Amino acid sequence: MAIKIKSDAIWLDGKLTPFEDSKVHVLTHTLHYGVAVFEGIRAYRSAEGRPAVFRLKEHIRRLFDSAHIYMMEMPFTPEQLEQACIDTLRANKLAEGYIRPLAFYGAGSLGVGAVNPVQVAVAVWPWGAYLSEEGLKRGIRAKISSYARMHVNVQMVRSKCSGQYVNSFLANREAALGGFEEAILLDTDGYPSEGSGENLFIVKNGVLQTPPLSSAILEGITRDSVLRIARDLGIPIKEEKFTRDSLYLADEAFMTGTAAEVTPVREVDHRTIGKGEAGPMTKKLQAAYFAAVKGAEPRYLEWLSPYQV
Ligand code: PPE
Repeated sequence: MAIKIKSDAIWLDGKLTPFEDSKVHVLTHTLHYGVAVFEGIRAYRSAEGRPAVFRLKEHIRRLFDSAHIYMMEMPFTPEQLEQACIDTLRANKLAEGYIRPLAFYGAGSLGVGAVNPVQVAVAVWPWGAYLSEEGLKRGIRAKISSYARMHVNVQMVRSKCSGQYVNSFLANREAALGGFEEAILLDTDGYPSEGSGENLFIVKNGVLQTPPLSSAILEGITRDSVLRIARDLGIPIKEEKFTRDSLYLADEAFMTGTAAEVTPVREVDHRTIGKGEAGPMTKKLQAAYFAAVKGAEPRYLEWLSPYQV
């Protein structure tokens, strides 16, 4: 779901900058060629009202891993960018919301292989349910995209790179214009891989299944959290590819992502999934995930970076 963004301040190249002044040049290399790496992180307020960022270290680690893949030299340390996320939340008095760090090649030279100075921004904004409140509760309707997820040697799947979202954009727009809430992309061998901005899970006969990390998927941090929670709940897990029709025949399906959280899928390609509502295992994992992000589950407190607004 797209939202209009306005905040007080954006962290840009080491300084908190008024929203209106957080600008780049039209000849910014990344604007032309798409080589930027970014993250999507959420902060949640606990039941007692204490705010914390969820898995901040892992997200910043992935940002640096993404940069490494493109040989992008980060002008800041991971610790500095973790602090930048917290500082930006505080500057915007946000006790709950979405955090978007972005590292990109600035202006100077053009030409595909030009290596300009790397700029880094961190923006924050309030962001409710990504695929609607209704979707989070009842499940969404999804469509297999006519666009395939790019082959692992076409895009670098371990990186969260802006250019890769051209593929996501095409799939997401196609699904939305067709009246669906989200697209599910097949990989180039025809196996379901992930959504335009989420990882994909199915449940069949009590077993939780998701495509393995060797497939064309982003190594989702929510995917990892859900797998850890499922393991702790004693749920059997298979990290294996499954076919498009086994998705149709699943007892339950859901998608995970920082923005999408744990969103049930109630229909795919006009086929009802299970009973056409959020299934019992989906509900259980969703509740456990929300408990974890809000600090209500002691064993996952290590995932939280508390801060004060
Ligand atoms: N796959 C893709 C393609 C993806 O973009 C995301 C996150 C995931 C899987 C799940 O990753 P993780 O957030 O680490 O669990 N998508 C981000 C961008 C959403 C947007 O519209 O922008 C997000 O959820 O923040």
